[in-house]
Amino acid sequence: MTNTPTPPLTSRPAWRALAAHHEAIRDVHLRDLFAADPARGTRMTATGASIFLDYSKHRASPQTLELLFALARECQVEERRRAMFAGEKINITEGRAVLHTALRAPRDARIVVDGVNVVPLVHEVLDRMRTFTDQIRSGAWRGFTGKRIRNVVNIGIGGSDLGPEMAYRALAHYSQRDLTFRFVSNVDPTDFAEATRGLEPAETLFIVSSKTFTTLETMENANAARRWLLAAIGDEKAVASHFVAVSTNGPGVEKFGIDTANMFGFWEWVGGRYSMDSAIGLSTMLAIGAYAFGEMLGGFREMDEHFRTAPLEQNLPVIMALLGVWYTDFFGTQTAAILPYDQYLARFPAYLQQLIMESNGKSVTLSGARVTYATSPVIWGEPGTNGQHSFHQLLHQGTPLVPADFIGFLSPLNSNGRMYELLMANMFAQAAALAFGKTPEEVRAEGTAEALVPHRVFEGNRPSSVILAPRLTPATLGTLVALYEHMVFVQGVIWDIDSFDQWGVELGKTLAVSIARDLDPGVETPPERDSSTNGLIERFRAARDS
Ligand code: G6Q
Repeated sequence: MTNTPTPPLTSRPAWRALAAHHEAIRDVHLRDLFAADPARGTRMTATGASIFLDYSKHRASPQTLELLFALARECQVEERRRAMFAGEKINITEGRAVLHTALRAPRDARIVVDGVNVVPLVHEVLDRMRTFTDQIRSGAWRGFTGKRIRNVVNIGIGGSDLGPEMAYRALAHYSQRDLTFRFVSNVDPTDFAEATRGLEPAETLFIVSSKTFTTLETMENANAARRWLLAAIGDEKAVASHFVAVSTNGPGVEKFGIDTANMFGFWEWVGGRYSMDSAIGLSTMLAIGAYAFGEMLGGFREMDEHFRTAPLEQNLPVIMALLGVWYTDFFGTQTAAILPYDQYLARFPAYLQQLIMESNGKSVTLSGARVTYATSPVIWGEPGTNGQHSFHQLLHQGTPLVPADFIGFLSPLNSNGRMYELLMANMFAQAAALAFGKTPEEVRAEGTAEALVPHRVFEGNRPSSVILAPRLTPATLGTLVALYEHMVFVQGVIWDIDSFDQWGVELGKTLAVSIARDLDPGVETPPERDSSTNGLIERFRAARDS
């Protein structure tokens, strides 16, 4: 793909039509949309890869959807989707293909990048991961002193941490419970101290996960891990049995002292935030086993196929993406909530924060022009029902409009009395209450004193999607992640931005390095920065020296 300038988004016919249509529909209440169309709740649903999406509680009429699908076509979503799956270099600012879909391609598939079929490479790494996983889980792999590995600590940050930790928690039900998993990301020494607290070094394996193997936080934590291990074992040779690496940087791994035989590779065409199903998922495979990891890949693949082949009108990622654009760009919403009604998905909102905001938090089009419309909303969320006892207040009665995704499962992994039914009842009730609210008449009919009526009215008309899957399994997790990956892709295409670079993150990787020199013990030369930063540096030095 080249970065040929495309017509500005806001001058596309469908965009203009949507703007005019928004004037007409913006005050229409969901109560009236439902009253006018009794079949709405069943009609505005779609199913793909065993995920059911109810999008009837969105402030959209059939005409809205028609215009949104027209916009998708005008923006060439289908053509761009083909280009992504084909391995064209759609990440134009880095000149890279975007091929996380190849990570779950079947063995006999063929996807060519720069003349090389990458599918056999993917499967070669998967096979090595499987062998290693079986060795750890069976106890065949021993630590330096001959003890079995009982603890696995993944060291990584951003895309090399959020996916593995989210997946570990999401799939804890399927994990080998006599293995302990911990995750260290922050350069704050507290993170390492707490993650290794109580662990026996001779039984601990570190996975250093870093695409570049240069990331400051990860390298510092990896060095801390080596010191921690050697302080207990006292022999450099122990590193070989207690460290493995996941990286694209062989020389960097070797320099650290990890045998490249114990390195699991991936490729530049896998973005960090799209890498949880690559070797970056080694901790996931160790936790749930190679078979279940394969099931997870199967779930990803199912959603890939749905996204690749379903008509736009029935395509889950497309529908969700377009509704997101509708709110962000026409209703002016600035945030969106992700509300999984499943405790295992506690880290899913954090994972999606990175996936969505790092991908589409951009303000320049592919051809380098400043955008004249809003792009990614701020993503936030917590599992239900906990959120109901805190921030749902704002969702129901606050001034901002916040579209929400409710995510739930039809059958539980843990049952106890009627607790699961209550969980799901709460989810359905919240979505309905947000949509339909409670009118002053309904509040009065409850016998509420007149002075309190305004406080107890819920205006409703607050949109949400309900996403239901049969059960939280490794496969379902794969389909859910792929659903959002492809949603992000479609939004990026509409907004005409590069969803696959992250120059804002790169900046953070270099900024602190020079200030760190000013904080080194013994450095007393006055800092020569802005007066605020100078003051902060001086204050830190003074506290340290006292
Ligand atoms: C992800 C980002 C970023 C990255 C981390 C870790 O898409 O690029 O979150 O994953 O900065 O990078 P390394 O894996 O190279 O250490």
